[in-house]
Amino acid sequence: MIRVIALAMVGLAAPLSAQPAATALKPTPAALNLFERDWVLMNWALKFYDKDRDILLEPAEAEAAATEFRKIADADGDGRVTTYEYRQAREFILARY
Ligand SMILES: [Ca+2]
Ligand SMILES: [Ca+2]
Repeated sequence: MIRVIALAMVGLAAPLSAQPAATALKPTPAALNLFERDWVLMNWALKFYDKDRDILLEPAEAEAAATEFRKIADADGDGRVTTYEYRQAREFILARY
């Protein structure tokens, strides 16, 4: 359940990005939380989005990876990632990458 909550936060992060105060107060961006909570997603994110190859996922890199993950996961394209879609996407990533 914790993962789903984290993902929901990521989903909300994009439309809320116009409000800098909300994100500025967070020590760790929601996008980064998503990957820190799930090693499958972290490995995937590092493989494709660690642009400076320091084996660390900086907030900007996490944002890019989270955006791509949402694209992969949101199978019905309604802009939200359900628990089921999250699991499907995780399995897809685990099997393919
Ligand atoms: Ca990096
Ligand atoms: Ca969806």
